Amino acid sequence: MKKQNKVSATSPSSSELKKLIEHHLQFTLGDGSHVENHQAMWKATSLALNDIIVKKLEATKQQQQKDDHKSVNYLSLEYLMGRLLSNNLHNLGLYQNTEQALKDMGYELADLCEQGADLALGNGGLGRLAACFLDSLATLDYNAMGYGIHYQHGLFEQSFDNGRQIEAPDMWREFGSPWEVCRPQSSQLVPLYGHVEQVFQADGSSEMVWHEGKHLKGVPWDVPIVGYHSDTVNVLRLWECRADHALDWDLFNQGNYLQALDQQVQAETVSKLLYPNDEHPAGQELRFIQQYFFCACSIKDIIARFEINHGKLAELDSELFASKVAIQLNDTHPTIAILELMRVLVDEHHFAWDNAWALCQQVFAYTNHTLLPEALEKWSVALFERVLPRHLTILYRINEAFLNDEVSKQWPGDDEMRRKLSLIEEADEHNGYQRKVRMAHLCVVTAHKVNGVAQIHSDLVKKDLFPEFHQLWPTKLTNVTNGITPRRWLKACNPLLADLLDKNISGDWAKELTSLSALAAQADDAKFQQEFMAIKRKNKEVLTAEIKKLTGVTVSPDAIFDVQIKRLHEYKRQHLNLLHILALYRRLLANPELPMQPRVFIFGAKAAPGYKLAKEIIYATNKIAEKINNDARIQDKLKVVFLPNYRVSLAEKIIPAADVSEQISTAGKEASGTGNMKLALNGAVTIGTLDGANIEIAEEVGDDNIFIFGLTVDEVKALNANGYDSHQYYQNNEEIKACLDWLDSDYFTPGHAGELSALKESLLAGGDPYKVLADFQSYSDAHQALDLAYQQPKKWARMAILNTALMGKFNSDRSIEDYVNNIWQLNAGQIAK
Ligand code: 26Q
Repeated sequence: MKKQNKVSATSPSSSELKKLIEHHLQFTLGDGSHVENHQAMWKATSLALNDIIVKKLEATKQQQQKDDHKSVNYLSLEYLMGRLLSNNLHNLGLYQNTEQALKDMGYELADLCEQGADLALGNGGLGRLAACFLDSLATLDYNAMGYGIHYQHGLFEQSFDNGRQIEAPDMWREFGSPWEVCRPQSSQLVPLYGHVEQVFQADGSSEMVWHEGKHLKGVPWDVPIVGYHSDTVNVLRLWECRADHALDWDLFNQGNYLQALDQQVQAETVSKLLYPNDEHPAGQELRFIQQYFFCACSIKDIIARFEINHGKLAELDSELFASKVAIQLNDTHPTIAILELMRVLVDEHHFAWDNAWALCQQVFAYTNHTLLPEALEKWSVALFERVLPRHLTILYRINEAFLNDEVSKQWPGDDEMRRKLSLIEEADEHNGYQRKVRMAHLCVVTAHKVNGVAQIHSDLVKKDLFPEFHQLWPTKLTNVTNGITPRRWLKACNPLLADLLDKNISGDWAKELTSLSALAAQADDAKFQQEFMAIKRKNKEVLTAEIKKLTGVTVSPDAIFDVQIKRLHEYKRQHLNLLHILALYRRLLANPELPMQPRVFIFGAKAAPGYKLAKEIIYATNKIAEKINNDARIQDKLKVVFLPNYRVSLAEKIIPAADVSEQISTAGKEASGTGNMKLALNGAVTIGTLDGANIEIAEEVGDDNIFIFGLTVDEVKALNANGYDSHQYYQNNEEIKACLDWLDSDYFTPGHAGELSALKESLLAGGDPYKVLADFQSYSDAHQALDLAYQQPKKWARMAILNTALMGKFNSDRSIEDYVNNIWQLNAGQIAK
């Protein structure tokens, strides 16, 4: 059954769309000619669409104000939105009409959708999750607002120079950005620096007065978020930092022209760039100010929006406010929002401390995305004191109450427990003799709910990360398994498969993803298998051409496309994949007739610019790829390509063409993963460890349809407890030894022996912290089983189909409903037509 997209009565026809586009070509862009100019046509089409969207946005706003339902405010320092044209068209149900309109003008819509920069205002999983959640919130008609930073430069652009990563600034707005609307009337002023004075009243009471040192101005840019086949258009509000001109005028007038300009430049640095070091926080002052600037603007804006309907926020309105506002903290990056709300309530709205605190506890919830100790944010007390002196006094008071009223009651006389749970880490040799604020502790103490992002991760948050907090508040810690939006990650990026699903599934699978389970009945059907695999083959042909374009390497679509795409991190173990590639290469050199299905290993990953070993892994992969790809002896049985500048729009090309999904993190390290869900949904079979959401994927698809290998979380713990010695694996496994020793030679870097030795070193002298060598054999065995399975086309087709069929659980709509029911307590609105 081919479903008709829901196009409401007011939806424009193709000829109306054509007129709108022509209007923008002529009057906005000043280019009425229909000369071949994809860039102009993309912009005109986007602007035309944006007109429609902004109208719906206004209608949504009015309806939401009328309904006055509770809203959720998603605070995230990162949003990886990718490109918006194709998704907005799909979500509006206007793809076909626009396609027709453009055809009439001599253009292919699919070509235009390739224009325009990605909105890459994030690093990886956490930022993309935020983007998927916004899509689901609008689709499900919830009153939701995303808050973020309008970075001038998003995640850096990556290229390779002789195999080494080169970073260039991302210039996403260089050719204009048709989707955002500036709202200067909603700007906010943000104080910082200065000092705090304790002022005593006649009655002996005292209050803290902050003498603010400096101000920044936050100017919001609104990006509309279009719900899929819903009438809701929500807003992602991104703050840009500018100087406060009201203050600058004084300087101008005093003749300090240069100083005034300098202040402007300084202010603009605050939203200048996205920090690229994900899960490797570095304690720079500018990042701290970014976080605070963002939190202060957002908190003020949330209150301003509340006041539109309810008048000035007063202490009497505490319950009302808490019944209208939920604030979700996407990791600890926006933690200062807690202190800022306390400050605004107590200092500016004159709430009693206890009431303000109770309100904060009702409003905030926190999502944890990592267990890696080095990724847990801590900011030095000295920095806090200098930049946010008033916030620090608030933090101290929260800490005192927490330690005295909660910790000492639960564990009387236990000073060790007070030290362990305190919001302040005392100075010792581990932290460079600095006192530090533990941001995660502040989140857990404040939030009414704290969630992990996959079941095993949430279990580990309870058991290993915050066991004492779990004991204190047994219902606070919970799980919400991540999800992905099937609109972007199937409907828009894989149109051939989407068509096949339309024909075989009743109802709208892009909303009700669990309806795909009906495909399971056809998993062994020869005709359906043939159709499904023909689509995979076509997608592989398209990717083959893209690989040629991006790397110059020729690959065959008959080979297995084996994909590892994610940020580069030791815990994600791209180097385990690489070590296995070396082993395969070596086996092939020893026996060119080795019966194995030809394989193309496809990598996509950016390394944080300061993460040396990650960059060495990229270099090693590129060098090994160069050698293998040009070695005639192995008869094209093995190819390795590292696609440059991995980002959302490249993921959309790779994922539909993947046969194998590499999800090979050390057990216990990957909180969830979401690429694993995207790949499986598009019919790739996972080879993975029992980590993060892989475990739940395995539960859904069944053990026969996934290749699980490696140590479990408990086995990794036992290995650590007994003293892990990677040298043993090196000595006892001839293949491991040979492959690692290979890295010391100049085989892959002629004339430059030792260039790849850092990798070997990290696995031996470096102690192999992520157990690469311990998992190698099991990984290699799993790959052998996978190779055998692929050699049986019917068996493989069945596995691939079942993966697509059984991903229903991982719809981000389900994640959002979990948050709504267990954390936010929202009502869905219906937008008046
Ligand atoms: C913090 C302070 C200073 C600079 C940078 C940072 C920083 C930035 C980004 C710290 C961490 C991140 C990103 C973390 C992240 O992406 N985590 C991933 O979140 C996904 C969504 O829940 C999970 O699926 C992944 O498992 C998890 O790694």
